[in-house]
Amino acid sequence: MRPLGDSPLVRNDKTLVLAHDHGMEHGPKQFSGVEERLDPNQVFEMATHDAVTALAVGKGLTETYYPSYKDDVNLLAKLNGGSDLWMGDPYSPHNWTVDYAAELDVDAIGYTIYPGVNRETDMFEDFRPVQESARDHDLPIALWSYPRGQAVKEHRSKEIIAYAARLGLELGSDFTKVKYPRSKENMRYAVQSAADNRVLLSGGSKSSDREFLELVEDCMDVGVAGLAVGRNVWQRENPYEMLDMLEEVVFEGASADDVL
Ligand code: FBP
Repeated sequence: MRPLGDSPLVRNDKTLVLAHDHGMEHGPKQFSGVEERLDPNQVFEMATHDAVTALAVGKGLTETYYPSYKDDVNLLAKLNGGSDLWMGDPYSPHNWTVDYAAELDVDAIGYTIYPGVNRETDMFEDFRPVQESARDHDLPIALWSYPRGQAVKEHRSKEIIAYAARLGLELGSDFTKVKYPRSKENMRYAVQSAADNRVLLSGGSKSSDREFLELVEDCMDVGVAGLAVGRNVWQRENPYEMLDMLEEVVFEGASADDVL
């Protein structure tokens, strides 16, 4: 495994990224019922919880809110992203550079690729200078590896998710975030396929406390390095209670039953 030195992203060898790029990726509809969280201060405040090893946000939120939270939040700079309004083949353009993110004093870089789309080669080529520049700045890289496109019939199948995880190792990330491939055994295969790359579970749409915590427990059991979760935390009425429980399951090896 590529050593990360004393990176704040890792605690007891595990990672919990709070993802909050949804205002860009999905739009305000994701905040239905929790409209107060359209104020990013609320989510930066959540990211000060001990369970959160980094907060993933884009350029605008980093520029505007991070300066007030620098001492208490580790920031993962999500460099690319696009809106939900685009109906063509998925593609995610850069909104900022690694150099500018480093100037803003971030702790890590995040980047989405969509393997399988028509512009896959462009996306891989776009990622190349990002990856190399992140290495120059000694910033860990988390890749959101989300297979899409006409050739990907079932984007959560065993082979597709294992391939998504493997691509992180091949393209030179430190963490690769993948969707849950429908079973614990399939996730074990994805972790094995990624070899020394750290696989993170992508949280997904909000589910019940039990359903979500059992999923996290299963993933930790098969060697996942942690999770990058958004809606299952900040869409909850009490996100702090969920973060307390996740802290025990992710970093202390507790079961869902233990914490519920
Ligand atoms: P969630 O835990 O809310 O699923 O967030 C993880 C994430 O990767 C976000 O960073 C991103 O905005 C979103 O999922 C993308 O989800 P989708 O693939 O459903 O558009």
